[in-house]
Amino acid sequence: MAMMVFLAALLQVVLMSECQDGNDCSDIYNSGETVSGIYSIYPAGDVPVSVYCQMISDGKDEDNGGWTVIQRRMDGSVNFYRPWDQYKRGFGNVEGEYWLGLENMYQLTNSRKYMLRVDLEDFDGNKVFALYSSFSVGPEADGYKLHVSGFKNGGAGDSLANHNDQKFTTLDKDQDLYDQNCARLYLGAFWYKKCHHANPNGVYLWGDDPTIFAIGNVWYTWKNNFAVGMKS
Ligand SMILES: [Ca+2]
Repeated sequence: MAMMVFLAALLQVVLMSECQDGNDCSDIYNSGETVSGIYSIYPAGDVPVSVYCQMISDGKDEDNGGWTVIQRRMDGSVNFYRPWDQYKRGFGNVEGEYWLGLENMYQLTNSRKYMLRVDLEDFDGNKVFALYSSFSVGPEADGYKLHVSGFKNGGAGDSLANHNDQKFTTLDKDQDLYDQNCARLYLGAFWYKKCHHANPNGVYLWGDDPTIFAIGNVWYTWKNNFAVGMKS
C-alpha cells in the first residue's frame, strides 16, 4: 500500500490578545481575508515573513479561521536535509514546500496561545489529522523545545507525544537523547528523542520501500511502519 506524502502543520490562535493586524493568519482572516493563499505576517512584530494561510470558513467551528502553515510537504521539490541555521530561519517555497523557521515559531507561540493541526495524506488519497489544543516552541537558548498537549485524534494517532519537551536536532546540532545524531541517522531534522515516532522533515519517498528504515515522512501511529514514504 502506498503511503502518505503530505503534511501540513497548521497553527491557529486560541486566545486573542489585543489585536495587532497581521501578526499571523488568524489576524488576516479576522480582517476579512478569507481566501487561502500567500500573505505576509509579522511573527516578531516588525519583520514581514511570507507564509501560506489556510483559511477555513466552511468547516466545523473549531476549524474555522486562519491557520498559519508552519510546515508543508507535498511533492518532494524541496530538500529538507539542512543545517541548524536554515531550520532556525526557515526555507523552501511558500507556495509549495517549506519550513517556517524555529525562530518564527517561537516568536508566534511566545506571544499567543496556539493549537496545532497535523494533516496527513497518503498516496491513495486517504486523509487523517491530529489536533493539539496547545502548541508552543521555546526559545533558542533552550534548544527550541517543543511543547504539545491536548491531543485530539482525527485518525492519525498521537505521534508527537514521544517528542514533547524535546529540543530540536539538525545534522549539525545534536540535541537529542540518542548517542548518535538522529537527524543524520534519519535524514531529517526534528524534535528527536531516541529517535522518533514522527519524521515530517525526513526524505520525501514516493511510496513504501522496505529496504530503508525510518528516513521517510513517518507518522508511526497512523502507518505502523517505519519503511514508508510518509512523513512526520
Ligand atoms: Ca544524540
